[in-house]
Amino acid sequence: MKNLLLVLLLSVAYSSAFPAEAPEENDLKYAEEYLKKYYNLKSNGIRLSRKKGENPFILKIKEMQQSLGLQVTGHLDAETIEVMHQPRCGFVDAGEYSTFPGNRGWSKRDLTYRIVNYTPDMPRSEVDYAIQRAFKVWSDVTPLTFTRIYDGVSDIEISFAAQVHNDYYPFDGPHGTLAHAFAPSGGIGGDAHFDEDEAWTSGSNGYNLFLVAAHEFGHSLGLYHSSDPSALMYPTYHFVEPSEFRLPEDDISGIQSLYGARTAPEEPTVPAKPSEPSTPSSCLPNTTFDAVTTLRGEILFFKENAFWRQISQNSEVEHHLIKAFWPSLPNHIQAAYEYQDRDQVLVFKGAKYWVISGYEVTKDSPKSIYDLGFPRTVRRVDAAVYDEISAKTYFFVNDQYWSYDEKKQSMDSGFPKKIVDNFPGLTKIRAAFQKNEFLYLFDGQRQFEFSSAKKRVTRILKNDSWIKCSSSKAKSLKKLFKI
Ligand code: TQI
Ligand code: CA
Ligand code: ZN
Ligand code: ZN
Repeated sequence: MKNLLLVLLLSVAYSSAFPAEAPEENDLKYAEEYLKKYYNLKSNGIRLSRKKGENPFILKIKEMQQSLGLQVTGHLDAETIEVMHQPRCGFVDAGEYSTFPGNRGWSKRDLTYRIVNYTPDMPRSEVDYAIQRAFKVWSDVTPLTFTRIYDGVSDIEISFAAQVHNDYYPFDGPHGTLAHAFAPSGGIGGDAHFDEDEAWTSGSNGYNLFLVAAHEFGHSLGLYHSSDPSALMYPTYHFVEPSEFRLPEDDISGIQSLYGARTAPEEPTVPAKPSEPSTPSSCLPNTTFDAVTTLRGEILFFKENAFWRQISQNSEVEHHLIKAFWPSLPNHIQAAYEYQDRDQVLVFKGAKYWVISGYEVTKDSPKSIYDLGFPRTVRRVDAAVYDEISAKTYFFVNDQYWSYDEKKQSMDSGFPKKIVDNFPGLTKIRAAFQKNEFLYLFDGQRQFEFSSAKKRVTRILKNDSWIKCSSSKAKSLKKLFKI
């Protein structure tokens, strides 16, 4: 076996465009031990890739070079040998899990993914679902979020391809290598490729896409293989019923060593130290709003007994008590939307709504939401927005939404529908407004720019992205809201 390795290695070294000196026998032995220890090289060669041209030793060298940011040559050049002799301080071996050496994971918490193409082996909806669930495995136990995008380039690009496909790791036909993923970084970093020559499935005949994707996304997030045989990141495939899958402890420890545990959604963050100048554009980082609406070109952000009024993009935000503007409106409102054709803003709390015409509350307010056509089972509205593109008003209630026809003044039939069915990636919406042909939807943590025309989330923004204020104003607002 050792001789075979030596021969293969030498042939690669000599056929390279930049011939390297043949490595010493000592270096070979050292490299073999190193790759076994840190890159899971099997002494009997890798059972997963036995095809010719896919020598496991060379593959492991390439893998090590890729993950350490070295030039990927596939042979034991001087630089590679040198790095192998360096102490592996970045390599966390605390549990059975391990992380990529020198890679501390993503520096941001909100990541995007895109499904670049599909396998013909499964219905598209099943591929979507398998991928979504595979991400959920990791977002359930960390502060990470994964939002699907359909245009542009995402952090984690997901594709199916066979054989040679634009990286150093051609696939190998049926079986052997099933998929691979790149450690966190820009460009190809994070991307996951699935071998199209495998039979992908949502069941147990062939390779279960959810299980393999969950494993690959572990790599995309910075986990390397685990030596704990029960771990998801242990390098052997075995089928478990996806509905019964629970992320093993070892993988939880591993991923939390990189990103920490999930925190309660609306937990306030630690305020910035007083000496630190706050960025002028971020007045209210992480604050949530009860409701947001436009009003004659302004944007109003309601929270508790007050609201912020952003009159234009360049003006400093104003802050007012609700009662100071509209004495008959309640505090803690829950939803609001503007319908420009009637020059009205409707404000919701519980089963009642108030109509603001211009800056006056109309005499017949409050009215009952059941007059709009809601069934009695609905007790409150989480968010509301009029969408110019579809010319409908959307009311969001828990994980469902209703469509209201302003012209006919009646609820559209066929509703409620699941929010996620028409707003992919979103399940609950707490506040919403429309501007420049986009809907801006707040889920409590972040703001999503949604294109109604494309039916896609186009950007993820911070909650306070529209609010402009000086740093002194930001400080006083932070004090006021204890954030
Ligand atoms: N693909 C390997 C894997 O993802 C590719 C690989 C080897 C790799 N070493 C890596 C990728 C280090 C990133 C970092 O593990 S595979 C399994 C399992 C494979 C194997 O095709 O061998 C799964 C893909 F765990 F079952 F063996 C998915 Cl689930
Ligand atoms: Ca394969
Ligand atoms: Zn690839
Ligand atoms: Zn793996």
